[in-house]
Amino acid sequence: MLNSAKPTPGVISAEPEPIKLDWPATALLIIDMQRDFMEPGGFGETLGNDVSQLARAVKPIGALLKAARDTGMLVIHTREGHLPDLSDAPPAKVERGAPSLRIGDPGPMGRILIRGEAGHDIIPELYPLDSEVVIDKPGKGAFYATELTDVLEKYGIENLLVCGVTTEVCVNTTVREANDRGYRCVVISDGCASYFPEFHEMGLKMIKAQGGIFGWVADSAAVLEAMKVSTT
Ligand code: C5J
Repeated sequence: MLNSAKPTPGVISAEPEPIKLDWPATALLIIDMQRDFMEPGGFGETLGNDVSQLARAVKPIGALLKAARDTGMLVIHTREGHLPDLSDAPPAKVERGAPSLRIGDPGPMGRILIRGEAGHDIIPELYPLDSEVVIDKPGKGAFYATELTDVLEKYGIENLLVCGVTTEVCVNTTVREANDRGYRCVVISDGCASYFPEFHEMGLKMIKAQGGIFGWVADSAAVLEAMKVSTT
């Protein structure tokens, strides 16, 4: 756990300070745990990244997902990707840099970052149940051009447990969007990962700095501990 003090039952040992959540108003938000980011041959690797850096987040997310399913917490998965005709992919995104394959190009797991292709799907270890919400997003943030706000309002959600990849890109963007919309975000430190370990560290620091300017940060063990007493 991040904090050495003995946890108070039901309170998450988080930074910058402990936080108690109203569990029925809390959802688990899992960002972009897709083959395109996690596996060789996908979007992440075409950008020159070492995808093995992201594997460390899978087990902690799996533990949270199990706990959420066991306790009936709303689970929301997101997937970054684009329509086959690329009409929702801005040229500035498609054309940038010098990747080995661009968004929409055919790759070993189908067309890169295109909805419906194998690479766009969520990794088997964290595969959504039919009853869970899956949000397809064209951008980094999960609120931009999606139905996420409607889903959260429908279920009366005020708090988000946020995990996924990558810490400094889609996780951070989503947390910032959520913060502006009034949601309390607890970001799971070991349930996020980056291709760049230093960006992971700084991405978490940016969230919890200045009294938690964008939210709270806690590890999965601290959240599981708090859920155990609070949701049963
Ligand atoms: C990126 C993401 N890194 N899911 N997307 O392009 O963080």
